Amino acid sequence: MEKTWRWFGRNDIITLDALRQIGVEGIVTALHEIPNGEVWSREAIRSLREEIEAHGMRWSVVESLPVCEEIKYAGPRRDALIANYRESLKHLGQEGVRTVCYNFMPVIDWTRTDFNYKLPDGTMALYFDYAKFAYFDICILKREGAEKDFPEEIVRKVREMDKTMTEQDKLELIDNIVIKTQGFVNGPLGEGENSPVERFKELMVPYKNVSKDQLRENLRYFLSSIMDVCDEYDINMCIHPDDPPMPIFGLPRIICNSEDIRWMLSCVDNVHNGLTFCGGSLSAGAHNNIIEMAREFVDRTHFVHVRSCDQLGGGNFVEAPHLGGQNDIVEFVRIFECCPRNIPMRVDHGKAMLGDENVAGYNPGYTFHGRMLALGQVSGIMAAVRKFCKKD
Ligand code: DNO
Repeated sequence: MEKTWRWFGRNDIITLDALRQIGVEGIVTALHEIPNGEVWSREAIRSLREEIEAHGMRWSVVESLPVCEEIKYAGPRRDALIANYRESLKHLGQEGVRTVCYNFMPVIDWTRTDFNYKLPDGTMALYFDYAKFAYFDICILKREGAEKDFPEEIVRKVREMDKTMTEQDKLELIDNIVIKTQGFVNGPLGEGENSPVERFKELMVPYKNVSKDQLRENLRYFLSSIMDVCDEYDINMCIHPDDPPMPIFGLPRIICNSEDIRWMLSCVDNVHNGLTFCGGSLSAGAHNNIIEMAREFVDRTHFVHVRSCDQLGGGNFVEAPHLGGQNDIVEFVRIFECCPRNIPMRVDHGKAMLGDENVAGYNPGYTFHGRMLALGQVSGIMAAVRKFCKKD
């Protein structure tokens, strides 16, 4: 696999020089400054690509070229927005950037409730507390019918929590779910929102009548509308799984398990329609065995995020350190490392350690020391497993 690193562009406080020094070969980034839905010009792509190349690396993956909400729910501007998307893909292809990660999660991208879950060694990891998440849905968002979506035991916990949650606790939960995890992914939510909860509610309205089947159909429509550009420029589209992989907030989610992925790959059966195999997201669902899934989907995987979670029971999970977690990460890495294609790989998030926790400029999970340690660990696994790849 190609060792890559998610870098947030020229405003990232981690420099390209530093990345080169720690063994990074390829950069994963996006034109974060361009508003969602607008065309990425060839000049802007070229300028960033040249900057990366001047530092001895290449622009390996776009994460993400965001898909607008109107494409996801099939709003009136869908075709115009797809036309822009096609144009951006063409420009990327012309500049030789040929792996494009995106997601099809309605309204909200990945979700965590806590960023500072202490591990026994004093480092910190990202965490999902199911009851806190339910608290946000039931008591803060006050979504109609939300209680029915949770087990009774969780609803009981929510009622208990309501007696002790301070205004400060609530603000922190809103900030974690709606702002900090969303601000840097170019989705519809994020920084600068005065009434994030109200905004969230508004964004959910167009999905009122969008069922799982309808969302699938909208994804199929999107993919079949861009495949000719992908064929022409040899662009690999790779969808990111839903994180956590389950429907949330009453919104449909369609990339949660093997059956979903099988459906997605077959709805447009073209090698350019592929997967970002995010071990971290998929293992956040207790129903997924990421080793079996990796074996099944390796041939259509164009980008890998390496990590496993630890399920803690009751729907809670923590992002495990990169050698740990509930899955055999060595076997996971072996499967992709033995694939004859040099698939780009980045470590999925990192712990906060050695002062990372005091740096204000990091997006949650995107620390320097934590990710550097993880990259070292994963590079070690890669070197070791290479011996076990069949040479045929
Ligand atoms: C979180 C990321 C996701 C991912 C997008 C891809 O850390 O893995 O936000 O970049 O879902 O579109």
